[in-house]
Amino acid sequence: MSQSDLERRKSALLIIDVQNDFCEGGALAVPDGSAIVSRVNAMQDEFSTIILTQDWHPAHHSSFASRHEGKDPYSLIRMPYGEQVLWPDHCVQGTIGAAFHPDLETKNANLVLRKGMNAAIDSYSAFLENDQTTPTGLYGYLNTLGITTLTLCGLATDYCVRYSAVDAAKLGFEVKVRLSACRAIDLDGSLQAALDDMHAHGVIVED
Ligand code: VGL
Ligand code: ZN
Repeated sequence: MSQSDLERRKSALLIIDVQNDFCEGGALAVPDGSAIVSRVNAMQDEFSTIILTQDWHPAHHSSFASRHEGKDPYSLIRMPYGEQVLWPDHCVQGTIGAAFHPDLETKNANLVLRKGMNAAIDSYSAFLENDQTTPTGLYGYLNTLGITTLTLCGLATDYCVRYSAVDAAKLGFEVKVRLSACRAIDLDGSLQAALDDMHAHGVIVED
């Protein structure tokens, strides 16, 4: 096996939450979200292992502002596991909003990992829920395949991409984030905070 075959075998592309609700017209639209789709599709040629994540909430998820009397979307609340942003209802299981963007290439995906299914705990990261302890199983999957390097792209840079990248780095993966194939929500400086956090954990942020 050549060096480049070996590199390819040890690498995976992790495509975060390229779903209708995070694109223009969706319930939690990320500005310019759909602009990444063609880039994300093109990137897939570089990888032999491709994982898609899908935010997949039950209808009355505790991260929805609608579940909290008098609370507006994008405000903060304290949950038993820490601070949580309250979101508009989004990515409800089985709805069109939760479906992948219609132009996203999905046929090459080895794994579709759903997250945020526990009504009591939000899950930004593809590895651990927001309580920082409940695993999704992705670590075991990647380990079993001998994958050591991850490239991330998708939505949103400052939430699900950020927390997935940082958890991956903490778990010992070599992690890159392809920023040109990501878009951010950018609430109160959350994009800068995300870039700082990723840098601090040794994530390579590339264009
Ligand atoms: C996300 C907020 C709530 C994301 C998911 O995919 O970044 N953000 N749920
Ligand atoms: Zn969500």
